[in-house]
Amino acid sequence: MSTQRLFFAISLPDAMQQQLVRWRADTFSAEAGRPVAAANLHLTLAFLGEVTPETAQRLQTLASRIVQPAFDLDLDDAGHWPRPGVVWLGCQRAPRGLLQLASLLRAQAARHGCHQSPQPFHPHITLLRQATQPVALPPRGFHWRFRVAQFSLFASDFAQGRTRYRALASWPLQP
Ligand code: 2AM
Repeated sequence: MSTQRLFFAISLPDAMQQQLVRWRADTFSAEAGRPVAAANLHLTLAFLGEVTPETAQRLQTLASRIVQPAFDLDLDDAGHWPRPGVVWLGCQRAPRGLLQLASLLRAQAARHGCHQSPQPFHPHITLLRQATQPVALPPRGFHWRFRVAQFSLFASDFAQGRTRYRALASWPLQP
């Protein structure tokens, strides 16, 4: 079997996806960028890149052994990175559980040869892509909260001009 483009991430509850998509439509103009499909909204914990089936299997085994409590995630921050052309939603204060989980997964990925960006982890949900022009960001004051009770390994598939993310496996956090 050939390599797959993989990443560990947190997916959003369906209701949250729908709320965010409505808010995004009300908040950003159509010219601001290309909206990410509702089903593709996620928060990446560790990007693995192109991975062989053997490495993927090893990283899945390690992920299955992670014991960490569930945590609440507050989405109350937004920003624009003009260079990658990304408008994102994030948190003003990342919960410790999120940082611990990401740091563990990123360390395991690095030990298995998956290059990790030297830039500090900045948890975010990409809302718009191809946003290379200045974008008017909403004033602070918006706020959603959801409980993160699991994390998943996703494959990124590109077909017929579209990227789709497919959950390959999920692991619970402790209640
Ligand atoms: P992005 O949304 O900020 O582009 C699937 O591509 C996921 O992996 C996306 O969340 C994407 O982040 C992230 N990603 C892609 N390439 C990456 C890289 N080199 N380093 C870190 N994350 C990356």
